[in-house]
Amino acid sequence: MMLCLGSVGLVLLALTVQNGHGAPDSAGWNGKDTTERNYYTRYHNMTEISDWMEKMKRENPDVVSSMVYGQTYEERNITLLKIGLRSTKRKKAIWMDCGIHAREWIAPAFCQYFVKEILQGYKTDTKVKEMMKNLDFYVTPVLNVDGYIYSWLNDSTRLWRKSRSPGPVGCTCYGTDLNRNFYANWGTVGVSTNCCEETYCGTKALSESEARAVTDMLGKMSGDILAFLTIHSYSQLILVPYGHPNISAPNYNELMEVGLGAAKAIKAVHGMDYTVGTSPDIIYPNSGSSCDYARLIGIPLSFTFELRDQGEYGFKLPEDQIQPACEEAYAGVQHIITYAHDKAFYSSAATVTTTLWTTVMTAWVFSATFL
Ligand code: 0X9
Ligand code: ZN
Repeated sequence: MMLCLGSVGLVLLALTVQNGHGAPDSAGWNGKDTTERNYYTRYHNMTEISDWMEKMKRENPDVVSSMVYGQTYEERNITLLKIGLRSTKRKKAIWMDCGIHAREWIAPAFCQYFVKEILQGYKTDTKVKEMMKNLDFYVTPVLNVDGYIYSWLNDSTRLWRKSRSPGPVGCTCYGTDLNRNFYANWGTVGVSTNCCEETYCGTKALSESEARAVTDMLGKMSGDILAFLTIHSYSQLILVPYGHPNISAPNYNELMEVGLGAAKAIKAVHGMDYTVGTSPDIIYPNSGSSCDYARLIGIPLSFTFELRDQGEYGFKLPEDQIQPACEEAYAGVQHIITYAHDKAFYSSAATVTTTLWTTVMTAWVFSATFL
């Protein structure tokens, strides 16, 4: 009996010691193990996210593939995961990018969570499976790779926002705001031309290779993309185009209705309030954003998500909020994706059915009258 208690005590002691700072926890967690149940409740550095992308492909070879679609200023790859079930029919696409702003760490964490959820979901949820048959999801977990790596360097670089390209001749500062660098009313409102500022828009539209990479990719796919979702933090907002106060999207009413539906779905999860609107209406005017560019080239449903919180912790959202923040954002995103999917795959089918039915009825009335 004494010996038995002693063993339990030793085991407990060993677990306590292992839980010390920097050591694996009782489940052997070391921050890198994607099988660990806590993986999606932690922030991950770029090396870990790259390893995780490889693992997603390895574990789901029929559903997940990756594509390098550009290079950063510092010549790193910009990679997306393409997720979908094989189909003989032409598929539509959903675009999601995270981490265009380096310091918004909850965004890459959400992309990882989203991928995990849809990869589990298509096995258990008939709606997710249907969407995985009809749609391919193009998910870029970290768009601003150089900036993200820089934000992980030390405490003084943690709040870096921009790319890492050097400023023009005569300016010693680094970085362009990638969300001011797209060809969408570039340089007109809500930007700075001072390369030391956070909203520096670059020397010209698409001066940044990261913005060019997204533009080229969207150009190749735009006809197939039903929804463009770009994930940021913070403020708890769902922003619809446009950032310029003088122009409005042709389907503004639809965007608002779908956005409000997403905010309602979000609130149902943990009671969090998300505000929906254009950025001039609810935050500030801006130009050159990827979201505006996506809508300008004809992608009908284009949204910017600003995830938790409302300023208490801001960009340094504590890790214990990652899971609830992702759960609620997933509900919002799912609302938009479901709407986009059903509109494309049911209303057109419904139109065909209606047309057929009308033809049949017309023929019947015609024959009843004249024969
Ligand atoms: O200013 C930005 O780039 C975004 N906010 S953040 O705090 N994450 O930097 C908002 C951009 C929204 N713009 C449009 N949707 N047009
Ligand atoms: Zn942002």
